[in-house]
Amino acid sequence: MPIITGAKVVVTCPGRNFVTLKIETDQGIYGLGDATLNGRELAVASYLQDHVIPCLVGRDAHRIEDIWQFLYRGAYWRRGPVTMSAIAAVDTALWDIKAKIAGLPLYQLLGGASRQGVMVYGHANGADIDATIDSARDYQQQGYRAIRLQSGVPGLASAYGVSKDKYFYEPADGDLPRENQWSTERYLRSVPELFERARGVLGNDVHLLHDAHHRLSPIEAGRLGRDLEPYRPFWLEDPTPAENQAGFRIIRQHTTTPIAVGEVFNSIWDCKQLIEEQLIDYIRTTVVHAGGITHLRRIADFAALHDVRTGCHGATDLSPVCMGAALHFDLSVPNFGVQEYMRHTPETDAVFPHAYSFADGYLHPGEEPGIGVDIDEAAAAKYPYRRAYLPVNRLEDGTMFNW
Ligand code: GCO
Ligand code: MG
Repeated sequence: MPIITGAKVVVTCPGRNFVTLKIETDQGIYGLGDATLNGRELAVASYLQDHVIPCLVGRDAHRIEDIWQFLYRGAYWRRGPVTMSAIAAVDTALWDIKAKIAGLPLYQLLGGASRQGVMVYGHANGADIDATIDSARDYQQQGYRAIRLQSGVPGLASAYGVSKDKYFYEPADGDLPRENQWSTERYLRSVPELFERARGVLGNDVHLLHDAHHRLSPIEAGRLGRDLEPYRPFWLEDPTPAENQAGFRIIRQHTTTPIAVGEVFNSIWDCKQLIEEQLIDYIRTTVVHAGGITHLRRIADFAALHDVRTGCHGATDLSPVCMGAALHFDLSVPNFGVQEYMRHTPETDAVFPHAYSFADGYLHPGEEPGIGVDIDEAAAAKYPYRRAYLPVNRLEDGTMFNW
């Protein structure tokens, strides 16, 4: 059995911060896990370094479930993004080790491929509707079968999801939180127009998605969903903050637009009611923030019982290590829906050489043993940590709002 001899946390900032756990064994084989929590990175790094790694040394790396339960139950303080990202990093690294020892790509250990590739959606965005549609056509020409549309809103100086750079959207852009401005009324007027025009130009053979980023009340979300129905959106994401899961009943009463939720969830308990009552259609939890491969499989199996499919979060603040692991999960899970894919910058790709690749709108995790993602520690060392915050949001009268 492979014994854990040590572990270390690598923090690097090739354009944005990433936290990576590397677990070493006495067999000379190591595993990697992503532990990045955007804007709160060092909290997870410390949780791992100061509290988790001392408990790992000397354990059998093959006992993934037991180590998961040890870290979850053994902390006494259950759940929460910091704890669950740390557990996820350990869990991912252990699956990486197990698959490397087996000499198989991870998806083979998860039951093998259920499909030929993982359909991904790209992020089209622009300052206005014309620019967003141009960007969407660009994605369509690159082969994407699913495209998220986010546009600037007339009258608002900034909008969620609209990047300065053509491909690399990075919201954590201030060494203190930047203030954005929000108006639900302006937003609710502009999104249906965006979708009407986009369907006209892009046709019916492409899936169109949209993220409301937790900014609507349930009844406002019901209205937006209903207004978008003629344009057949693949999903409306995070229409309303999901602390109050029962609030989604109101959305369901008003629209047949499919609903996707869960990128900020950490455990099955955060989405239990949403899934059980079939209040959502896609669950967006992913490897790093929801307790790793082990816990994500538990959520996906529970979701499958209720006709809910997966739609893993895949923004750039999830490192290539998370993306690689997510792709093995996506390829194998029976109730797969779609995978988000925001490309990483060339600097990030150089720090994390990886086997996954894109073709014809699909990603494939590759055939390397393990998760197929490595870390070049010398390259990582060139990019020290830089403090960076996500923005905050205020209404036009100055009231603090959801970002
Ligand atoms: C998405 C997300 C991201 C988040 C980001 C926060 O759907 O991709 O909403 O854009 O805002 O991951 O760190
Ligand atoms: Mg989102």
